[in-house]
Amino acid sequence: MTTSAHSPAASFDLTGRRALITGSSQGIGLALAMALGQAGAKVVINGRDAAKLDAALVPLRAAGVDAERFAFDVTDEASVKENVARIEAELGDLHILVNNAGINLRRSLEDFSLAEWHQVMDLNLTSAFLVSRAVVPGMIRRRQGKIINTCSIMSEFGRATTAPYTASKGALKMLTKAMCVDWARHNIQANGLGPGYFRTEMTQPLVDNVEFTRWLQNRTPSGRWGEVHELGGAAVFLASSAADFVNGQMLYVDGGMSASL
Ligand code: GCO
Repeated sequence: MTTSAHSPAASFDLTGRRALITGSSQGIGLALAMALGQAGAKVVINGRDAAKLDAALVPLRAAGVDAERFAFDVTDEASVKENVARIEAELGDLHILVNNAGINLRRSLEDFSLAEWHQVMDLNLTSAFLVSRAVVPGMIRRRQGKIINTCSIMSEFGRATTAPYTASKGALKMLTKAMCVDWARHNIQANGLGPGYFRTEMTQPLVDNVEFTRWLQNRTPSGRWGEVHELGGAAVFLASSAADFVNGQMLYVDGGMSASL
């Protein structure tokens, strides 16, 4: 198949680009790292637990992905600055940033402590600000950059017991649009990836709940949980030159959930 510079096939190729994916030692983050790597990107995975990151490197490298790991806390401003500088000094430029780190705590809103509120907001929202602010100067200098924020179906809908998470994901959707407005003039594209319900370590308690899974199957037009590899194509698209004129948008990968009552 011949591919010219603007052919759709060539435009999905990430060869020559390096991607940092935060919160990628497992779950959606690791799946996104695998997808970007298999599309040609060199990937840098991140988390707070070095041992979990070392374990995550095994499947990536077994799949032929050029992968490195940097263990640091994306909610710690000094650590973010230090480690982004180390990555760029030791490995090279960062062309793609996936702000994926996040947690979900579940209980009724009145039962959350202020500390738990801040814990969710710091990891799900503020980390995207801190890491993007550290990475974007290089993108501005090079006049090229891709930022993908892992939002959620909860960027649009609430569900009982998930108020801080829902608020953080709604805010992350709007931060994505704000990034677009501030940085598009530097040829930086910032978009949101909105997973529906996927089988991950974070959702395992829900997967194990027969009643919840029955609700989910009825609520989702596709009638099932998503599998994390099914997010890869959307991430590769948003990270690639195929999406150079896509900016400030949300791409939902949710089996049709956000299209239905
Ligand atoms: C929940 C789930 C959701 C999913 C995901 C959906 O408790 O409802 O954890 O929040 O994690 O965010 O996109």
